[in-house]
Amino acid sequence: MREYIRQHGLAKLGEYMAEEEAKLRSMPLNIAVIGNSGVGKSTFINTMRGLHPSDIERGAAAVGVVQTTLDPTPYKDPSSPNLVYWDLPGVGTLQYPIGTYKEQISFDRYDCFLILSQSRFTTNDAWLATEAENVRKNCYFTRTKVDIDLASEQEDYPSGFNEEAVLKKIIGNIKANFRLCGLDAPVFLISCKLNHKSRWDFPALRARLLGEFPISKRAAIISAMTATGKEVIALKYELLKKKIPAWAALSGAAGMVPIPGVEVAADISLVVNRIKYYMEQFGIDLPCMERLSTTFSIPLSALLREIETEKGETSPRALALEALGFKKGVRGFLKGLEIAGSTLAKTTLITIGGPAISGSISFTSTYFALNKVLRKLRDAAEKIQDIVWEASTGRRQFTEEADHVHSEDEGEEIATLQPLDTTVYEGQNNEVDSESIVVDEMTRLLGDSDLP
Ligand SMILES: Nc1nc2c(ncn2[C@@H]2O[C@H](COP(=O)(O)OP(=O)(O)O)[C@@H](O)[C@H]2O)c(=O)[nH]1
Ligand SMILES: [Mg+2]
Repeated sequence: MREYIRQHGLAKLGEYMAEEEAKLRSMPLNIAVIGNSGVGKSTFINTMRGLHPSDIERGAAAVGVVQTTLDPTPYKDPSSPNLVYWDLPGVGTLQYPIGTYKEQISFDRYDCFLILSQSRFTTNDAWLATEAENVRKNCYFTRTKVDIDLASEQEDYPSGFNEEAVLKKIIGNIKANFRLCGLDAPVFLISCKLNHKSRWDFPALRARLLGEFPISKRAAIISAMTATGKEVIALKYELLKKKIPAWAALSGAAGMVPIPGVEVAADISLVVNRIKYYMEQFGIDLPCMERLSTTFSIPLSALLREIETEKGETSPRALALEALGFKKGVRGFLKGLEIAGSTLAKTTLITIGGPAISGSISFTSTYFALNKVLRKLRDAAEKIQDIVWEASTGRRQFTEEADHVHSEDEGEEIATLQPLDTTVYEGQNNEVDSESIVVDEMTRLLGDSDLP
C-alpha cells in the first residue's frame, strides 16, 4: 500500500479506485434459476430484483402465465444490468431431456445454480447438482411456496398448529428423498413473493448466495445486488466501509474547496458523490424510494424522514454538509474530531496553517464524514425495510400527511457556515508533510490488504 502510493502518488490511487468500481459494475454474473413450470421461478426472480409482478415497465417477469417460450430467458437486475438471472426449464422434461440439457441451456455460462421446486427434488435435480459440483460451481436447493403449506396446515389443524413443526416436517421429507438420490445439500424453505422476502429462509438463501462466491466475485455481487434484506445491507455496509480510507485519501489528493472565511478545505463534491453511490447501493436513492412509496402505498415523506438532516433536508448535498459537521459551524466540527480523540485527528489537526496541509485536513474530514454518513444511511436502509415490511403486511397504517418537498441541490450552502474561530489552532503552526501523514494513516487503516 505504502509502496504503491509512494510509487504512483495519490492521484494514481484515484484512478485505481475508479477503475475498480467500474469493474465491479461491469463484471457479468449469471445466476441460473431452474425449475418446472409453476414452481415460482418468475416470482423469485422478480423478488430478487426488488420488483413486483406489476412493475411491467421496469421489466418484471410475467407471473402465473402458461409459458409460451421455453428458451432460457435472461432478466437483468434493474439496478445493475451486469447481474443477470436466467429463467430456465427444469431438467428431464420432454423438450429438455437429461442427455442434451447442458448443451441446451449453455451450462458453462452460469456462475451458480438455484434449483426451485414446490414439492420434492428428483434424481434429475441430483444429477444437475453433481454436474455443477464437478465444475466447482455452487448449486442450491430451494423449496418454494412454504407460505401455502403453512396456511393450509393451519386451516386443517387450527388448534395444534405449530409453524416450526410444519417446516421441520417439510425439511424431513425432502432430506429423506435426498438420501434416495444420494444427495446431502442444504435446503432453503422460502416463499417467492415480494412481501415474503424477509421471511423463512429467503434472507439466508440470499446471504448464502453471496457468501459462497469467490472473494473476487463476491464484491461484485454485493455491489450489484438490490438491497433487499438486512443481510445484504450489512454486507454492503462492510464493503463500502472498507473503501472509505482510500476515498478519503483521494480527497486529500484532488482539488478541495477552500471554504471562504475559514482555513479548512473539504472536498464536498467527493462526499456528495459517495453519498449518492451509498444511497443507490442501499436502495434508498430518490427514485428507489419513490418506487417503494408507490408500490406499497407508503407516503414518500415517511421514507424520506429516515434520512433527513436535523434541518429536515434530504438531498445528498445536505447530508454531506451535515456529515462534515457544518451545521454547528466548522469549529464545532473540528472540536468533534478532537473529541473523537484518535491519533488520526490529532496528527492532522496540528498541521493546520498553510496551503500545504489542506490535504491532510481534507483526508480527516472526509474520512469521518463518510463513516458517519455511511452508518446513518445503513440504519436508514434497515428502518425503511421494516417500514415496507410492515406496510406490505398491513401492520402499519399511514395517516395522510403532506409530503415533504425533496430539496434538490441548490444555492450557496457555505453561506450558512459560521466563521472559524482561529484560536483553536493557536501555537500549532507546524510545517508537516501532509502527504506522508495521509500515507501513514492509510497504511495504518488499511494494512496491506485489499489494495495493491
Ligand atoms: N403463495 C405463493 N405463491 C407463489 C409462490 N411462488 C410463486 N407463486 C405463484 O405461483 C404461480 C406461478 O408462479 P411463477 O413465478 O409464474 O412460476 P414459474 O412458472 O416457475 O415462473 C403464480 O401465481 C405465483 O404468484 C410462493 O412462494 N408462494
Ligand atoms: Mg415463469
